[in-house]
Amino acid sequence: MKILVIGGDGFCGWPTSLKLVADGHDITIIDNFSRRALDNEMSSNSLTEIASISKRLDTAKEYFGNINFEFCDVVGDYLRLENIFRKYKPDAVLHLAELKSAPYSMLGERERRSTVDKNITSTHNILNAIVEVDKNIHLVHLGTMGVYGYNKDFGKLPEGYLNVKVNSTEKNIDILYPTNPGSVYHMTKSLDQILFQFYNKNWNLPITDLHQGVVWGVQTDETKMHSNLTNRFDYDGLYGTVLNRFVSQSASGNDITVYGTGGQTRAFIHIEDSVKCIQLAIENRPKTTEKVRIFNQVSEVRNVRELAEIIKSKYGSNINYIDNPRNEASENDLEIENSGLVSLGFQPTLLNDTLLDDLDFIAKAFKDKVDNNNILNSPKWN
Ligand code: USQ
Repeated sequence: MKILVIGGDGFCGWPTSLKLVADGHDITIIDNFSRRALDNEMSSNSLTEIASISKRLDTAKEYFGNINFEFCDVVGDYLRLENIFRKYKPDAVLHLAELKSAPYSMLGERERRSTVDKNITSTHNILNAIVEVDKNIHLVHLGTMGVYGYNKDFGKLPEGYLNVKVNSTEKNIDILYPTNPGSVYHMTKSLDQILFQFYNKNWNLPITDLHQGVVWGVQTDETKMHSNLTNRFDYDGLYGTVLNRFVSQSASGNDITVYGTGGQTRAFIHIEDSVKCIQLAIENRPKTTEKVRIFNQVSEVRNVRELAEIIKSKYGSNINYIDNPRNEASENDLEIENSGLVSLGFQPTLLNDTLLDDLDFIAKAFKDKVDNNNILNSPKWN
């Protein structure tokens, strides 16, 4: 298949591009390196060395095959985006071109506005390029579990749609699950859903929205092959996700930073599983365009305290329970449906010692790059 990976230089996009080209797909990455620029601006460097895009592509070609590259700002240069769609005539477009950090989106007025401006416009521009160039292109978008909120108010979290009985008509209908985002970032992913719903209804676009849990891990089978292919490893309070932070904190001799009681329960997925799920969604187009197809992309549910205890017992590190900078429930229960991707062949990998050892190995190799000032730099939510 011909696939455009928009945001293909990033944490999920790069390993996904490698896996897809390794499996014989025709891949074009579109990126404007905004994440690399933000790293410099926020001094939140990846622990691992990330090779330049030309080194990445040259090495990928040697190991797996050619990946095309197009520099494009999908927010600011719509016409170029449309021309790239015309040039490559993709069967599918993977949309990863959004700011991904909840803490960054809560830093201040500038970051709140920038997260909304960039995330909503990138999604809307991509939808428009599809309408203008070819309405048959399958759009696959990486959303987040955070659109649902993290609770069991409506029972087990379904895949996108809640079946409700309307009191006045006594009829049962499926409605888009009522969103309950916990940050401006999560709010943009909730707004994306409305854009998808309208473009699907009006132009019958085939769209898959993947609501992903918290990703952990760094390397995949493909990124491990050469240092030029290495994936990024964020450990700081803005970009690092919780389990990667706990491992890098332990490896560098720091305390584990549990926010609040650690009773926050979330869905988790290893980066290797994330890549596999995206591939399954792309290779299996929705059978109908009756509505947007929504899958929950998660492997298992854990709470933060439990993860901290696992890391503590493995490495003998200390747990530091600190005031939670976020506005979130201190304890919550969570149950999640993920049968959609499972029915396509997804076999979730649960947190295990081998994967943790892989992460620990890379965290130790780069432990001297940990800047202790970046560990507790998450902003207060309010
Ligand atoms: N947490 C700690 N200590 C830390 C860091 C985080 O206790 O040092 C807690 C947070 O308070 C939160 C939980 O761990 O309750 C998860 O935080 P996180 O930073 O790992 O993840 P989050 O900010 O929710 O966002 C991440 C990704 C985002 C993705 C989302 C999926 O950055 O792109 O959409 O996970 S989900 O959380 O399921 O909505």
